[in-house]
Amino acid sequence: MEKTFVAIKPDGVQRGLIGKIISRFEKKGLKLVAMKFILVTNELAQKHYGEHKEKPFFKNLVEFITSGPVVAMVWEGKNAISTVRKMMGKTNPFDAEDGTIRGDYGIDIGRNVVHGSDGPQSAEKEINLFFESSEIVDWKQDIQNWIYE
Ligand code: DAT
Ligand code: MG
Repeated sequence: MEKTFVAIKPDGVQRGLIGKIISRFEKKGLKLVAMKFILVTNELAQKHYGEHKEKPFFKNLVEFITSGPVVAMVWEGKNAISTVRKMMGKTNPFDAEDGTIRGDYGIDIGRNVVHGSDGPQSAEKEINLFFESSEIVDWKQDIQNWIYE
């Protein structure tokens, strides 16, 4: 099954949205396979957002993601990467549909509450950046037959 990296950003943590966001992924039927509560170092932030290094918002982005604790997670499921992206909504919360995490909880693009990998390559890179392979838990979700046909 596909795995994706998801993070609740410092704004989501500060605003007390950890439980609500995790609950959405749980209710969807995705399976949590790794999770930690951490301060992202500047070095990790630079690597994580490396693709945006040349963008004008890069400095702000790194400052923001290192400004407070984040919840780093790996979720697993059929089409987990695109499912999480759909559940998050568009990058700018103003454009994100109601019912998506960013649509429901965000206003500004620089405070968009969650991160989710945008494809298989970024998922692999981001999972490996944030987690040791020993931290990914291999477990059987007993209700799986009621989620997948
Ligand atoms: P996403 O987080 O939807 O994958 P992205 O990878 O293009 O979006 O950008 C990473 C983050 O950078 C995004 O969550 C918020 C910030 N960002 C993107 N575009 C921005 C812009 N034009 N101005 C300010 N911040 C921006
Ligand atoms: Mg991205």
